[in-house]
Amino acid sequence: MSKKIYMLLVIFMIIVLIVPACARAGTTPDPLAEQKSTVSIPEPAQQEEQQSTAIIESDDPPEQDITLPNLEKLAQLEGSFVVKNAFPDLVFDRPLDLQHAQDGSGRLFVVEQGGKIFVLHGQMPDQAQLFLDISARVDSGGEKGLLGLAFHPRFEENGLFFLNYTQGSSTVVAQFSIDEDDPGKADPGSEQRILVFDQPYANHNGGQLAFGPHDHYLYIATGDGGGAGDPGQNSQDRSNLLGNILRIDVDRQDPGLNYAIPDDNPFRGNTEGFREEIFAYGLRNPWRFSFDAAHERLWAADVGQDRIEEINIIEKGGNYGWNIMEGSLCFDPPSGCDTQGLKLPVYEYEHPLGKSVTGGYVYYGQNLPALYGIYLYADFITGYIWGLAYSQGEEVQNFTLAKTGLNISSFGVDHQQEIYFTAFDGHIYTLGLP
Ligand SMILES: [Ca+2]
Ligand SMILES: [Ca+2]
Repeated sequence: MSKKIYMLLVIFMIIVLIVPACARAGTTPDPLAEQKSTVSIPEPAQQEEQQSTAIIESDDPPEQDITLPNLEKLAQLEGSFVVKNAFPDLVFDRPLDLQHAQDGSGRLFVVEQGGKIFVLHGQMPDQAQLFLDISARVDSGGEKGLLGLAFHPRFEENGLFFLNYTQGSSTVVAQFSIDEDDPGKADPGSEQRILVFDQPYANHNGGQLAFGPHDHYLYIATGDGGGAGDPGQNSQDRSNLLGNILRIDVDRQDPGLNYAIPDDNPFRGNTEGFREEIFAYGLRNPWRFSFDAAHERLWAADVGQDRIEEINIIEKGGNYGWNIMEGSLCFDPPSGCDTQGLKLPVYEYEHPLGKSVTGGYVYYGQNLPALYGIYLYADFITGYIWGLAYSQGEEVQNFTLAKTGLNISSFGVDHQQEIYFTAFDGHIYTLGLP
């Protein structure tokens, strides 16, 4: 072998070995690649190649495909879901929240707007026991009342739960505990008020409470304080607690507070006078939010003014637009609004298809496989129930599941993630197939 040929061989080997390595090193793994590759939309061949390279090169294990909805199946079933009365023998007075305690008991807790909470056992579907009655301290009617219930993540050990209710012209967020002598009931005398703030009008009180599945902080929906069009401009004003989703730590206390501000709250330590409890703002009346723990997503439905109902995925520090925008339209000013920095809904629908959205849950139960991984929600006025398929970076797909004619006030899940909803005819329903 001549020296020249030898050198050429060496150069050739260098090219073969090093260039592809450089190319691989320069590949930016696409965080969506795993999700994209599982969607049945045909991709151009070149993209496919890049995606498979990204998967090989990624240090992260491929995301478990635990939530991929079967959209073909769901499309076939569109409109054919039926409503089933989950507890035909039980009738409640304006039920508007349904929670389980994550305590292994399998119990369901039904909240009545007037201030009572009942407990149900799946094994005894014809019986409901009174768990708590604070109706004497709740002002109820219209959008006021006992609006939210959340059990402490360690309820099984500490017996604590939290309520959101209106009293006079205030919202009260308070801690309660179970009765030491009768753990099947709550102690109405155990109330410790955590947070109290004024509500300028009777409507738009928010009311949802839920603990973050990972951070274990308490999230609170507040609403813009009411009236119409946010006359106090509260939702864009971060110096008050209205128009937000708040986040507080109920297990610690900062000086002068009954709770602590989490270290990573977006406005903690600000010098602009913003309330440090704010997690996200620019909301009108978030009527029901929930967590998709598998994706660490916070879903919030925001009730619209006259034109549009919103489904949002809430990000820390995000401004969700009200009252500059109603959905994707300008509201104030009515045209030419400055949309910079505002987060748009992931989905919206216009009146009169519905007039007041009721947010639900991403379904992870077993009974309805076609709905697995689908965000379920409804409209309180028209009674439609829809399912939203969402994957980051993909176009959302909305499916009509049922037209119920019911005033659907809330959704809830049991300890096995099966879905229920409450309606103002007094019943608790679930979804099924004929
Ligand atoms: Ca505000
Ligand atoms: Ca919005």
